[in-house]
Amino acid sequence: MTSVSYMKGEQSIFASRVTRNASRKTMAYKDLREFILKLEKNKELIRIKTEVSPVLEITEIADRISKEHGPALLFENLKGYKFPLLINAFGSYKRMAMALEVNHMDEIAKRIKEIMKPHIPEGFFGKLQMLPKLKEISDSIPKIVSHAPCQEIVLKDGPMLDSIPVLKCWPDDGGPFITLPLVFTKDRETGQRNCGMYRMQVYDRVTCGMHWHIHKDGRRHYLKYEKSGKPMEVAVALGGDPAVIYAATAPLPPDIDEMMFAGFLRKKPVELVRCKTVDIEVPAQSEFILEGEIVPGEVRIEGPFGDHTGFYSPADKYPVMHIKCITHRKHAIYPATIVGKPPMEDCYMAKATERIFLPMLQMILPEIADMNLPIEGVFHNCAIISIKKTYPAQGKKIINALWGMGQMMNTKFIIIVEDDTDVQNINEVTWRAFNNVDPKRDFVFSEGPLDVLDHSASWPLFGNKLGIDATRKGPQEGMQRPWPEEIKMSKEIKELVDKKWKDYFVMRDP
Ligand SMILES: Cc1cc2nc3c(=O)[nH]c(=O)nc-3n(C[C@H](O)[C@H](O)[C@H](O)COP(=O)(O)O)c2cc1C
Ligand SMILES: [Mn+2]
Repeated sequence: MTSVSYMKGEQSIFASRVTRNASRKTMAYKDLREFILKLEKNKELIRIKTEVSPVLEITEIADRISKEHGPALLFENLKGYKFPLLINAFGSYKRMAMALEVNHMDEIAKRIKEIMKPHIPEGFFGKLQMLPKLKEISDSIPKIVSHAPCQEIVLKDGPMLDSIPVLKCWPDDGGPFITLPLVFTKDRETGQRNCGMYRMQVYDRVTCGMHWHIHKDGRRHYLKYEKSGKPMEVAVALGGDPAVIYAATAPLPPDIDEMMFAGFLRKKPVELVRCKTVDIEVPAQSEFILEGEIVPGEVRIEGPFGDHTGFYSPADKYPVMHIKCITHRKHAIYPATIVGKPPMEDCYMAKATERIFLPMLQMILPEIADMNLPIEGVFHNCAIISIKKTYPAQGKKIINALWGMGQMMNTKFIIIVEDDTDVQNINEVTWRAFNNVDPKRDFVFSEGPLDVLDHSASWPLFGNKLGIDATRKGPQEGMQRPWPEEIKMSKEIKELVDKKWKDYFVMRDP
Protein backbone atom coordinates (compact mmCIF):
# COMPACT_ATOMS: atom_id res chain seq x y z
CA MET A 1 0.00 0.00 0.00
CA THR A 2 1.38 3.43 -0.86
CA SER A 3 1.15 6.30 1.51
CA VAL A 4 -1.89 7.85 -0.12
CA SER A 5 -3.77 4.93 -1.57
CA TYR A 6 -6.41 4.91 1.14
CA MET A 7 -7.07 8.58 0.51
CA LYS A 8 -8.05 8.12 -3.09
CA GLY A 9 -11.53 7.69 -1.73
CA GLU A 10 -13.09 5.40 -4.28
CA GLN A 11 -16.77 5.92 -3.77
CA SER A 12 -17.31 2.19 -3.40
CA ILE A 13 -15.13 2.10 -0.28
CA PHE A 14 -17.43 4.58 1.37
CA ALA A 15 -20.54 3.14 -0.25
CA SER A 16 -23.08 4.04 2.31
CA ARG A 17 -24.41 1.41 4.62
CA VAL A 18 -25.89 4.24 6.58
CA THR A 19 -29.25 3.21 7.85
CA ARG A 20 -29.82 6.05 10.27
CA ASN A 21 -29.39 9.76 9.97
CA ALA A 22 -25.71 10.25 10.71
CA SER A 23 -25.77 13.98 10.12
CA ARG A 24 -26.95 15.03 13.56
CA LYS A 25 -24.54 17.43 15.12
CA THR A 26 -24.13 17.74 18.84
CA MET A 27 -26.28 14.93 20.25
CA ALA A 28 -24.28 12.32 22.10
CA TYR A 29 -23.52 9.14 20.17
CA LYS A 30 -25.81 6.39 21.31
CA ASP A 31 -23.27 3.67 20.66
CA LEU A 32 -20.18 2.67 18.74
CA ARG A 33 -22.21 2.16 15.56
CA GLU A 34 -23.29 5.81 15.44
CA PHE A 35 -19.66 6.83 15.82
CA ILE A 36 -18.67 4.47 13.01
CA LEU A 37 -21.33 6.00 10.75
CA LYS A 38 -20.11 9.49 11.59
CA LEU A 39 -16.50 8.52 10.85
CA GLU A 40 -17.52 6.93 7.58
CA LYS A 41 -19.56 9.93 6.53
CA ASN A 42 -16.53 12.15 7.15
CA LYS A 43 -14.23 9.83 5.18
CA GLU A 44 -12.44 8.94 8.41
CA LEU A 45 -13.11 5.21 8.19
CA ILE A 46 -12.51 2.50 5.63
CA ARG A 47 -14.25 -0.86 5.52
CA ILE A 48 -11.88 -3.67 4.54
CA LYS A 49 -13.51 -6.67 2.93
CA THR A 50 -10.36 -8.63 2.10
CA GLU A 51 -9.93 -11.60 4.43
CA VAL A 52 -7.42 -10.85 7.23
CA SER A 53 -6.06 -12.74 10.21
CA PRO A 54 -6.18 -11.32 13.77
CA VAL A 55 -2.78 -12.94 14.29
CA LEU A 56 -0.21 -10.17 13.53
CA GLU A 57 -1.65 -9.25 10.11
CA ILE A 58 -4.06 -6.60 11.45
CA THR A 59 -1.25 -5.12 13.57
CA GLU A 60 0.97 -4.63 10.53
CA ILE A 61 -1.86 -2.98 8.60
CA ALA A 62 -2.94 -0.76 11.51
CA ASP A 63 0.67 0.18 12.35
CA ARG A 64 1.35 1.33 8.79
CA ILE A 65 -1.89 3.29 8.73
CA SER A 66 -1.07 4.91 12.11
CA LYS A 67 2.34 6.01 10.93
CA GLU A 68 0.74 7.56 7.82
CA HIS A 69 -1.88 9.33 9.98
CA GLY A 70 -4.52 7.33 8.15
CA PRO A 71 -8.17 6.53 8.91
CA ALA A 72 -10.04 4.18 11.21
CA LEU A 73 -10.35 0.64 9.84
CA LEU A 74 -13.33 -1.67 10.03
CA PHE A 75 -12.25 -5.21 9.11
CA GLU A 76 -15.36 -7.03 7.96
CA ASN A 77 -13.88 -10.36 6.94
CA LEU A 78 -11.82 -12.02 9.67
CA LYS A 79 -10.44 -15.44 9.05
CA GLY A 80 -12.30 -17.84 11.34
CA TYR A 81 -14.59 -15.25 12.97
CA LYS A 82 -17.98 -13.81 12.21
CA PHE A 83 -17.61 -10.52 14.11
CA PRO A 84 -16.05 -7.49 12.38
CA LEU A 85 -13.19 -5.63 14.12
CA LEU A 86 -12.80 -1.87 14.50
CA ILE A 87 -9.35 -0.35 15.01
CA ASN A 88 -7.76 3.13 14.98
CA ALA A 89 -11.14 4.81 15.62
CA PHE A 90 -9.48 7.30 18.01
CA GLY A 91 -6.23 7.48 16.05
CA SER A 92 -5.94 11.18 15.14
CA TYR A 93 -6.55 14.57 16.73
CA LYS A 94 -9.56 14.98 14.46
CA ARG A 95 -11.14 11.62 15.31
CA MET A 96 -10.48 12.13 19.01
CA ALA A 97 -12.31 15.47 18.78
CA MET A 98 -15.10 13.76 16.83
CA ALA A 99 -15.28 11.07 19.52
CA LEU A 100 -15.92 13.68 22.20
CA GLU A 101 -17.95 15.89 19.83
CA VAL A 102 -15.86 19.04 20.13
CA ASN A 103 -13.76 21.07 17.73
CA HIS A 104 -10.95 21.25 20.24
CA MET A 105 -10.34 19.56 23.59
CA ASP A 106 -9.97 23.00 25.20
CA GLU A 107 -13.78 23.29 24.96
CA ILE A 108 -14.01 20.48 27.52
CA ALA A 109 -11.29 22.08 29.66
CA LYS A 110 -13.36 25.29 29.63
CA ARG A 111 -16.50 23.47 30.79
CA ILE A 112 -14.54 21.83 33.60
CA LYS A 113 -13.09 25.19 34.67
CA GLU A 114 -16.59 26.66 34.74
CA ILE A 115 -17.93 23.84 36.92
CA MET A 116 -15.05 24.10 39.36
CA LYS A 117 -15.50 27.86 39.90
CA PRO A 118 -17.04 28.32 43.32
CA HIS A 119 -20.39 30.06 42.89
CA ILE A 120 -22.78 31.15 45.58
CA PRO A 121 -25.91 32.34 43.81
CA GLU A 122 -27.50 35.52 45.03
CA GLY A 123 -31.22 36.08 44.59
CA PHE A 124 -33.52 34.78 41.90
CA PHE A 125 -31.36 35.66 38.87
CA GLY A 126 -28.26 34.25 40.49
CA LYS A 127 -30.12 30.98 41.00
CA LEU A 128 -31.29 31.02 37.39
CA GLN A 129 -27.70 31.46 36.28
CA MET A 130 -26.81 28.35 38.22
CA LEU A 131 -29.33 26.21 36.33
CA PRO A 132 -27.18 25.37 33.30
CA LYS A 133 -24.42 24.29 35.66
CA LEU A 134 -26.78 22.07 37.63
CA LYS A 135 -27.97 20.59 34.37
CA GLU A 136 -24.36 19.71 33.51
CA ILE A 137 -24.20 17.83 36.81
CA SER A 138 -27.57 16.08 36.49
CA ASP A 139 -26.70 15.10 32.90
CA SER A 140 -23.71 13.30 34.30
CA ILE A 141 -25.55 10.87 36.57
CA PRO A 142 -25.88 7.44 34.94
CA LYS A 143 -29.37 6.09 34.32
CA ILE A 144 -30.23 2.46 35.11
CA VAL A 145 -32.28 0.68 32.43
CA SER A 146 -33.79 -2.79 32.53
CA HIS A 147 -33.39 -3.84 28.89
CA ALA A 148 -30.21 -3.40 26.94
CA PRO A 149 -28.90 -4.12 23.46
CA CYS A 150 -25.68 -5.52 24.96
CA GLN A 151 -27.74 -8.43 26.34
CA GLU A 152 -29.51 -9.39 23.10
CA ILE A 153 -27.50 -12.61 22.90
CA VAL A 154 -26.38 -14.56 25.97
CA LEU A 155 -23.57 -17.14 25.85
CA LYS A 156 -22.96 -19.41 28.82
CA ASP A 157 -21.42 -22.42 27.19
CA GLY A 158 -20.33 -23.33 23.70
CA PRO A 159 -18.29 -20.64 21.96
CA MET A 160 -17.13 -17.99 24.41
CA LEU A 161 -13.98 -15.83 24.10
CA ASP A 162 -12.91 -18.10 21.24
CA SER A 163 -15.70 -16.59 19.12
CA ILE A 164 -14.21 -13.06 19.43
CA PRO A 165 -11.36 -12.06 17.07
CA VAL A 166 -8.94 -11.04 19.83
CA LEU A 167 -5.67 -9.78 18.35
CA LYS A 168 -2.28 -11.32 18.74
CA CYS A 169 -0.54 -7.99 18.39
CA TRP A 170 3.24 -8.57 18.14
CA PRO A 171 5.39 -11.63 17.41
CA ASP A 172 6.74 -12.16 20.94
CA ASP A 173 3.45 -11.48 22.75
CA GLY A 174 2.47 -14.11 25.32
CA GLY A 175 -0.86 -14.66 23.50
CA PRO A 176 -3.85 -12.75 22.19
CA PHE A 177 -4.84 -9.63 24.15
CA ILE A 178 -8.12 -7.74 24.52
CA THR A 179 -6.79 -4.22 24.10
CA LEU A 180 -9.77 -1.84 24.58
CA PRO A 181 -11.62 -3.37 27.56
CA LEU A 182 -13.64 -1.32 30.03
CA VAL A 183 -13.11 -3.19 33.30
CA PHE A 184 -15.89 -2.60 35.85
CA THR A 185 -15.41 -3.44 39.52
CA LYS A 186 -16.94 -2.33 42.81
CA ASP A 187 -15.39 -1.40 46.13
CA ARG A 188 -16.64 -4.16 48.42
CA GLU A 189 -16.98 -1.78 51.38
CA THR A 190 -18.55 1.29 49.78
CA GLY A 191 -20.09 -0.18 46.61
CA GLN A 192 -18.33 2.59 44.63
CA ARG A 193 -17.96 1.68 40.96
CA ASN A 194 -14.69 1.89 39.01
CA CYS A 195 -14.11 1.54 35.30
CA GLY A 196 -10.54 1.33 34.02
CA MET A 197 -8.98 0.23 30.77
CA TYR A 198 -6.63 -2.63 31.59
CA ARG A 199 -5.53 -5.02 28.84
CA MET A 200 -6.53 -8.68 29.18
CA GLN A 201 -4.55 -11.63 27.89
CA VAL A 202 -6.78 -14.45 26.68
CA TYR A 203 -5.62 -17.85 28.03
CA ASP A 204 -8.54 -19.97 26.82
CA ARG A 205 -12.24 -19.63 25.98
CA VAL A 206 -13.24 -18.66 29.55
CA THR A 207 -10.03 -17.44 31.20
CA CYS A 208 -8.02 -14.25 30.84
CA GLY A 209 -5.50 -12.11 32.68
CA MET A 210 -6.27 -8.83 34.43
CA HIS A 211 -3.42 -6.42 33.94
CA TRP A 212 -4.28 -3.60 36.34
CA HIS A 213 -1.09 -1.93 37.40
CA ILE A 214 -0.18 -1.62 41.04
CA HIS A 215 -1.22 2.05 41.23
CA LYS A 216 -4.66 1.69 39.63
CA ASP A 217 -8.17 1.73 41.07
CA GLY A 218 -9.07 -1.78 39.89
CA ARG A 219 -6.19 -3.18 41.84
CA ARG A 220 -7.16 -1.07 44.88
CA HIS A 221 -10.59 -2.75 44.78
CA TYR A 222 -8.95 -6.15 44.31
CA LEU A 223 -6.74 -5.73 47.41
CA LYS A 224 -9.89 -5.44 49.58
CA TYR A 225 -11.20 -8.72 48.16
CA GLU A 226 -7.83 -10.35 48.64
CA LYS A 227 -7.91 -9.34 52.29
CA SER A 228 -11.43 -10.74 52.72
CA GLY A 229 -10.71 -13.95 50.77
CA LYS A 230 -14.05 -13.50 48.91
CA PRO A 231 -14.27 -13.84 45.13
CA MET A 232 -14.38 -10.52 43.27
CA GLU A 233 -17.04 -9.96 40.64
CA VAL A 234 -15.83 -8.28 37.47
CA ALA A 235 -17.61 -7.19 34.29
CA VAL A 236 -15.86 -6.06 31.13
CA ALA A 237 -17.54 -3.96 28.45
CA LEU A 238 -16.27 -3.83 24.88
CA GLY A 239 -17.46 -1.00 22.63
CA GLY A 240 -20.05 1.68 23.35
CA ASP A 241 -20.23 5.43 22.94
CA PRO A 242 -16.66 6.68 22.32
CA ALA A 243 -16.97 9.06 25.30
CA VAL A 244 -17.58 6.03 27.53
CA ILE A 245 -14.56 4.23 26.08
CA TYR A 246 -12.36 7.31 26.55
CA ALA A 247 -13.58 7.76 30.16
CA ALA A 248 -12.11 4.36 31.09
CA THR A 249 -8.65 5.72 30.25
CA ALA A 250 -9.00 9.05 32.08
CA PRO A 251 -6.81 9.44 35.21
CA LEU A 252 -9.68 10.46 37.48
CA PRO A 253 -9.11 10.59 41.24
CA PRO A 254 -10.12 7.41 43.11
CA ASP A 255 -13.86 7.18 43.80
CA ILE A 256 -14.81 9.51 40.96
CA ASP A 257 -17.19 7.48 38.80
CA GLU A 258 -15.90 7.21 35.23
CA MET A 259 -19.50 6.74 34.03
CA MET A 260 -20.45 10.06 35.58
CA PHE A 261 -17.47 11.66 33.84
CA ALA A 262 -18.59 10.07 30.55
CA GLY A 263 -22.07 11.55 31.12
CA PHE A 264 -20.47 14.96 31.59
CA LEU A 265 -18.41 14.57 28.41
CA ARG A 266 -21.36 13.47 26.26
CA LYS A 267 -23.81 15.86 27.98
CA LYS A 268 -26.23 13.01 28.44
CA PRO A 269 -26.45 10.29 31.11
CA VAL A 270 -24.83 6.95 30.31
CA GLU A 271 -27.40 4.15 30.34
CA LEU A 272 -26.34 1.25 32.52
CA VAL A 273 -27.85 -2.22 32.84
CA ARG A 274 -27.28 -4.83 35.52
CA CYS A 275 -25.26 -7.82 34.34
CA LYS A 276 -26.90 -11.24 33.99
CA THR A 277 -24.70 -13.11 36.48
CA VAL A 278 -22.82 -10.50 38.55
CA ASP A 279 -23.99 -7.53 40.62
CA ILE A 280 -22.34 -4.91 38.42
CA GLU A 281 -23.90 -2.37 36.05
CA VAL A 282 -22.41 -1.90 32.59
CA PRO A 283 -23.12 0.46 29.67
CA ALA A 284 -26.31 -0.80 28.00
CA GLN A 285 -25.13 0.12 24.51
CA SER A 286 -21.89 -1.88 24.66
CA GLU A 287 -21.12 -4.39 21.91
CA PHE A 288 -19.97 -7.21 24.23
CA ILE A 289 -20.02 -7.82 27.99
CA LEU A 290 -17.80 -10.38 29.73
CA GLU A 291 -19.04 -11.37 33.19
CA GLY A 292 -17.03 -13.32 35.70
CA GLU A 293 -14.93 -13.32 38.82
CA ILE A 294 -11.41 -13.18 40.14
CA VAL A 295 -10.40 -15.64 42.86
CA PRO A 296 -8.32 -13.78 45.46
CA GLY A 297 -4.69 -14.82 45.46
CA GLU A 298 -4.82 -16.65 42.12
CA VAL A 299 -2.20 -15.29 39.70
CA ARG A 300 -0.87 -16.40 36.37
CA ILE A 301 1.95 -15.31 34.09
CA GLU A 302 0.75 -12.40 31.94
CA GLY A 303 2.78 -11.13 28.95
CA PRO A 304 5.16 -10.42 27.44
CA PHE A 305 3.28 -7.75 25.51
CA GLY A 306 4.51 -5.30 22.84
CA ASP A 307 3.65 -2.14 24.76
CA HIS A 308 3.13 1.55 24.12
CA THR A 309 6.70 2.37 25.01
CA GLY A 310 7.73 0.65 21.77
CA PHE A 311 9.30 -2.20 23.76
CA TYR A 312 7.96 -5.46 25.10
CA SER A 313 6.87 -5.27 28.72
CA PRO A 314 8.10 -8.43 30.46
CA ALA A 315 5.90 -11.28 31.64
CA ASP A 316 4.76 -10.97 35.25
CA LYS A 317 2.13 -12.42 37.57
CA TYR A 318 -1.35 -10.89 37.46
CA PRO A 319 -4.83 -11.90 38.67
CA VAL A 320 -6.99 -14.19 36.53
CA MET A 321 -10.58 -13.53 35.43
CA HIS A 322 -12.86 -16.57 35.05
CA ILE A 323 -15.67 -15.80 32.64
CA LYS A 324 -19.10 -17.24 33.45
CA CYS A 325 -21.19 -15.49 30.85
CA ILE A 326 -20.74 -13.40 27.71
CA THR A 327 -23.54 -11.25 26.36
CA HIS A 328 -23.47 -9.32 23.11
CA ARG A 329 -25.50 -7.33 20.64
CA LYS A 330 -26.78 -8.82 17.45
CA HIS A 331 -24.12 -8.30 14.75
CA ALA A 332 -21.65 -7.14 17.41
CA ILE A 333 -18.53 -5.22 16.40
CA TYR A 334 -15.32 -6.00 18.29
CA PRO A 335 -13.31 -2.83 19.11
CA ALA A 336 -9.53 -3.15 19.37
CA THR A 337 -6.36 -1.14 19.32
CA ILE A 338 -2.68 -1.90 19.06
CA VAL A 339 0.05 -0.16 20.99
CA GLY A 340 3.70 0.01 19.95
CA LYS A 341 6.27 2.58 18.88
CA PRO A 342 4.56 5.99 18.93
CA PRO A 343 2.58 7.48 17.30
CA MET A 344 -0.20 4.96 17.78
CA GLU A 345 -3.92 5.32 18.45
CA ASP A 346 -3.55 5.57 22.23
CA CYS A 347 -1.33 8.68 21.86
CA TYR A 348 -4.34 10.72 20.75
CA MET A 349 -6.40 9.49 23.70
CA ALA A 350 -3.58 10.56 26.01
CA LYS A 351 -3.24 13.94 24.27
CA ALA A 352 -6.96 14.48 24.93
CA THR A 353 -6.26 13.73 28.60
CA GLU A 354 -3.45 16.31 28.60
CA ARG A 355 -5.94 19.01 27.53
CA ILE A 356 -8.92 17.89 29.60
CA PHE A 357 -6.97 17.51 32.85
CA LEU A 358 -4.99 20.76 32.63
CA PRO A 359 -7.68 22.75 34.52
CA MET A 360 -7.66 20.19 37.33
CA LEU A 361 -3.89 20.68 37.78
CA GLN A 362 -4.37 24.44 37.57
CA MET A 363 -6.95 24.34 40.34
CA ILE A 364 -4.27 23.12 42.76
CA LEU A 365 -1.29 24.82 41.09
CA PRO A 366 -2.74 28.04 39.61
CA GLU A 367 0.62 29.27 38.32
CA ILE A 368 0.63 26.51 35.68
CA ALA A 369 -0.02 28.06 32.26
CA ASP A 370 0.23 25.06 29.94
CA MET A 371 1.44 21.46 29.72
CA ASN A 372 2.85 19.24 26.99
CA LEU A 373 3.23 15.50 27.49
CA PRO A 374 5.24 14.73 24.35
CA ILE A 375 4.13 11.60 22.54
CA GLU A 376 7.70 10.24 22.48
CA GLY A 377 7.76 10.33 26.30
CA VAL A 378 4.77 7.97 26.29
CA PHE A 379 3.13 10.16 28.94
CA HIS A 380 4.76 8.89 32.10
CA ASN A 381 8.30 9.68 30.98
CA CYS A 382 8.18 13.42 30.27
CA ALA A 383 6.12 16.50 31.13
CA ILE A 384 6.91 20.01 29.91
CA ILE A 385 5.15 22.66 31.99
CA SER A 386 5.02 26.42 31.64
CA ILE A 387 4.39 28.62 34.68
CA LYS A 388 3.75 32.24 35.60
CA LYS A 389 6.74 32.68 37.88
CA THR A 390 6.33 35.19 40.71
CA TYR A 391 8.75 33.99 43.40
CA PRO A 392 12.14 32.28 43.72
CA ALA A 393 12.31 28.49 43.32
CA GLN A 394 8.74 28.31 42.03
CA GLY A 395 9.90 26.04 39.19
CA LYS A 396 11.25 23.60 41.77
CA LYS A 397 8.05 23.82 43.76
CA ILE A 398 6.04 22.74 40.69
CA ILE A 399 8.44 19.85 40.02
CA ASN A 400 7.98 18.56 43.57
CA ALA A 401 4.23 19.14 43.55
CA LEU A 402 3.72 17.15 40.32
CA TRP A 403 5.68 14.22 41.72
CA GLY A 404 3.00 14.04 44.41
CA MET A 405 -0.06 14.28 42.24
CA GLY A 406 -2.25 11.39 40.99
CA GLN A 407 -0.81 9.52 38.02
CA MET A 408 1.65 12.43 37.46
CA MET A 409 3.63 10.90 40.34
CA ASN A 410 5.18 8.49 37.83
CA THR A 411 6.64 11.24 35.62
CA LYS A 412 10.37 10.63 35.12
CA PHE A 413 11.43 13.95 33.53
CA ILE A 414 9.77 17.29 34.24
CA ILE A 415 10.90 20.45 32.41
CA ILE A 416 9.66 23.83 33.68
CA VAL A 417 9.69 26.94 31.50
CA GLU A 418 7.98 30.31 31.89
CA ASP A 419 4.73 31.21 30.22
CA ASP A 420 6.38 33.16 27.39
CA THR A 421 7.50 29.78 26.03
CA ASP A 422 5.09 27.74 23.93
CA VAL A 423 5.38 24.29 25.53
CA GLN A 424 3.92 22.69 22.41
CA ASN A 425 6.93 23.98 20.43
CA ILE A 426 9.72 21.53 21.24
CA ASN A 427 12.33 23.68 19.44
CA GLU A 428 11.54 26.61 21.69
CA VAL A 429 11.52 24.45 24.83
CA THR A 430 14.90 22.86 24.07
CA TRP A 431 16.39 26.26 23.18
CA ARG A 432 15.34 27.58 26.61
CA ALA A 433 16.42 24.42 28.42
CA PHE A 434 19.86 24.20 26.77
CA ASN A 435 20.58 27.90 27.30
CA ASN A 436 18.88 28.74 30.60
CA VAL A 437 20.03 25.85 32.71
CA ASP A 438 22.98 25.53 35.04
CA PRO A 439 22.82 21.82 35.73
CA LYS A 440 24.09 21.85 39.28
CA ARG A 441 21.81 24.68 40.34
CA ASP A 442 18.73 23.91 38.24
CA PHE A 443 18.47 20.12 38.23
CA VAL A 444 16.33 18.46 40.88
CA PHE A 445 17.16 14.80 41.33
CA SER A 446 14.71 12.72 43.22
CA GLU A 447 13.51 9.16 43.48
CA GLY A 448 10.11 7.65 43.81
CA PRO A 449 7.48 5.49 42.14
CA LEU A 450 7.76 4.85 38.41
CA ASP A 451 5.29 3.42 35.93
CA VAL A 452 5.57 -0.36 35.72
CA LEU A 453 6.31 0.09 31.99
CA ASP A 454 9.54 2.01 32.71
CA HIS A 455 12.29 -0.42 31.71
CA SER A 456 15.23 1.92 32.39
CA ALA A 457 15.12 1.83 36.18
CA SER A 458 17.23 -0.76 38.01
CA TRP A 459 14.11 -2.17 39.69
CA PRO A 460 10.51 -2.25 38.53
CA LEU A 461 8.21 0.51 39.82
CA PHE A 462 10.89 2.53 41.64
CA GLY A 463 13.70 4.74 40.42
CA ASN A 464 15.29 8.11 39.82
CA LYS A 465 13.64 11.23 38.49
CA LEU A 466 14.92 14.49 37.10
CA GLY A 467 13.30 17.91 37.21
CA ILE A 468 14.82 20.69 35.10
CA ASP A 469 14.05 24.26 36.09
CA ALA A 470 14.57 26.21 32.87
CA THR A 471 12.99 29.45 34.14
CA ARG A 472 14.94 32.71 34.48
CA LYS A 473 16.93 32.78 37.76
CA GLY A 474 17.36 35.72 40.09
CA PRO A 475 19.80 36.49 42.94
CA GLN A 476 17.64 34.70 45.53
CA GLU A 477 18.15 31.52 43.55
CA GLY A 478 21.93 31.90 43.68
CA MET A 479 22.35 33.77 40.38
CA GLN A 480 25.32 36.14 40.84
CA ARG A 481 24.84 38.04 37.55
CA PRO A 482 21.95 39.89 35.94
CA TRP A 483 19.85 37.68 33.66
CA PRO A 484 20.43 38.77 30.05
CA GLU A 485 17.78 40.47 27.96
CA GLU A 486 16.32 38.39 25.18
CA ILE A 487 16.98 39.72 21.69
CA LYS A 488 13.94 41.50 20.27
CA MET A 489 13.66 43.94 17.36
CA SER A 490 12.03 47.32 18.05
CA LYS A 491 8.40 47.83 17.09
CA GLU A 492 9.21 50.80 14.80
CA ILE A 493 11.71 48.84 12.73
CA LYS A 494 9.35 45.86 12.50
CA GLU A 495 6.61 48.11 11.18
CA LEU A 496 8.95 49.80 8.75
CA VAL A 497 10.12 46.46 7.36
CA ASP A 498 6.55 45.17 7.18
CA LYS A 499 5.61 48.18 5.13
CA LYS A 500 8.56 47.89 2.73
CA TRP A 501 8.63 44.07 2.61
CA LYS A 502 7.31 43.61 -0.90
CA ASP A 503 9.48 46.36 -2.23
CA TYR A 504 12.73 44.67 -1.12
CA PHE A 505 12.02 41.67 -3.26
CA VAL A 506 10.61 43.22 -6.42
CA MET A 507 12.66 41.96 -9.34
CA ARG A 508 14.47 44.85 -10.98
CA ASP A 509 16.79 44.95 -13.92
CA PRO A 510 20.39 44.79 -12.67
C1 LIG B 1 -5.09 1.37 25.09
C2 LIG B 1 -4.80 1.49 26.56
C3 LIG B 1 -4.35 0.41 27.29
C4 LIG B 1 -4.09 0.49 28.64
N1 LIG B 1 -3.66 -0.62 29.31
C5 LIG B 1 -3.48 -0.55 30.65
C6 LIG B 1 -3.12 -1.72 31.37
O1 LIG B 1 -2.97 -2.81 30.81
N2 LIG B 1 -2.97 -1.61 32.71
C7 LIG B 1 -3.15 -0.43 33.38
O2 LIG B 1 -3.01 -0.40 34.60
N3 LIG B 1 -3.46 0.70 32.71
C8 LIG B 1 -3.64 0.67 31.37
N4 LIG B 1 -3.99 1.80 30.68
C9 LIG B 1 -4.10 3.08 31.41
C10 LIG B 1 -5.37 3.15 32.24
O3 LIG B 1 -6.50 2.89 31.46
C11 LIG B 1 -5.51 4.51 32.91
O4 LIG B 1 -4.41 4.70 33.78
C12 LIG B 1 -6.81 4.69 33.70
O5 LIG B 1 -6.80 5.95 34.32
C13 LIG B 1 -6.99 3.62 34.74
O6 LIG B 1 -8.22 3.80 35.41
P1 LIG B 1 -8.25 3.89 37.01
O7 LIG B 1 -7.63 5.25 37.34
O8 LIG B 1 -9.71 3.85 37.35
O9 LIG B 1 -7.47 2.77 37.56
C14 LIG B 1 -4.27 1.72 29.30
C15 LIG B 1 -4.70 2.83 28.59
C16 LIG B 1 -4.97 2.74 27.23
C17 LIG B 1 -5.46 3.94 26.49
MN1 LIG C 1 -10.89 5.17 38.55
